[in-house]
Amino acid sequence: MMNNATLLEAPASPLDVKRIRDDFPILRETSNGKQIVYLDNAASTQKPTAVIDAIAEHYRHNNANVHRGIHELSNRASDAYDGARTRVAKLFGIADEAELIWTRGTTESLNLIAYSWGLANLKRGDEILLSELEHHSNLVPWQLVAQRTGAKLRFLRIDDQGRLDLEPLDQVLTERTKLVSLSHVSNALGTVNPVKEIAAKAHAVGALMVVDGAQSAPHLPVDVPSLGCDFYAFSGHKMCGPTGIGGLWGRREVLEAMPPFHGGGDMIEWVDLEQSTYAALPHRFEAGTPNIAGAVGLAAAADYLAGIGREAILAHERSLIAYAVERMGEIPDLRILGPSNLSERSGVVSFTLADVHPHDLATILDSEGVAIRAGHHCCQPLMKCLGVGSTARASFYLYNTPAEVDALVDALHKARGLFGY
Ligand code: 7TS
Repeated sequence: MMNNATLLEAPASPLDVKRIRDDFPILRETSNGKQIVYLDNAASTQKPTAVIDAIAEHYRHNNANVHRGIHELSNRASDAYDGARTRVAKLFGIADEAELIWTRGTTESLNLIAYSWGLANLKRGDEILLSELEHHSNLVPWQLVAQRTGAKLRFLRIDDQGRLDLEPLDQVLTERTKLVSLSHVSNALGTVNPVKEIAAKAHAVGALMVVDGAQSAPHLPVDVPSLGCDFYAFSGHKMCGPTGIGGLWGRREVLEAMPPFHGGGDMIEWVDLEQSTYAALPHRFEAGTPNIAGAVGLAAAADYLAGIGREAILAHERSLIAYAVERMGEIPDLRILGPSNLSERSGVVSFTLADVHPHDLATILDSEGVAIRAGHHCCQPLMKCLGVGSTARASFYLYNTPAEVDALVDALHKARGLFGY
């Protein structure tokens, strides 16, 4: 259970949330006749006008295919697309933007590593180290690649607060370990993992380190090079950007040694009927017409987040989580899962209420206009470890307010009453 005393020391929010909310038109929508309270940000975030307009402007004024046409519109589209990479790289402190590959999102980024690097480098006897906390997209690709290569999967366990148990790390990491792949922040519990320390240990045994940044890219002021990892995967739609675009950062020497993932247009240097040579980074991993408008929208999101200030966003979320935990602590039979120390968690409060099924809880909350997620959160092995089938999850972002926490708590009290507690 959470310790409220430590959490109450969280700083007040530095954000002008009222002004920020004006940037998000969807927040003016109603849901079931009530003002919408959107607390499902770990699944996907809402989009500011700056992002919506950037996409619309692109299609209105600059739309054409990229890197092909010798015509004005194609040049404009290419400039917008290439410029987007520069802006997103800047947000994450990536100096060499050729190391940033556009993908459809975290899932595709992790599959790219698994199929390209994994199939080329793994063999029977090798080990891949994962953890019980992982999202299915950081488990299933490795299972598939392990089945094909004979490599073995090993797992870091979690403690009773949903933190990685790092005690056995020095024993688990051996010269057989070829790759460690961990989430930076757990989507189900909000646990922030010490990926930098783990990366240093992985490198000490010659293994590569992959960071699933789906939940850290939106919420922490991530500077990718300072994480000390070899790959960092993220999704645009979880950081105010559009769906269908995300990225994979990889260290140049590692990416350059990897075979292509998908073959097709744009990723080649020269093609003959029997064989081809491949384009330089990042294009060798970007086959086919890319998500041009998606990249433009994601760049607008990166600029928007940088303009607000990611340290300020983090401080805002911390104060909101502290308030949510304090208020939710008032509800009898409500159990909050995850680390009790505020500095070890980010934007998510996962909980159960007595023996009410989280889906039923979410349905009642929805009727009050409060949107949360309920289920296994694509973390079935984690749920098994926690001894629950599923949880209810409220997840926050820069536009959420203490008043919305109050609405959540009121709806939870109502649900409790309806279920006869
Ligand atoms: N890794 C983590 C830690 C995630 O939270 C998610 C999505 C993914 C990978 C996959 O990202 P995608 O954009 O490729 O789908 N997590 C969630 C969630 O918590 N609820 O819906 C999606």
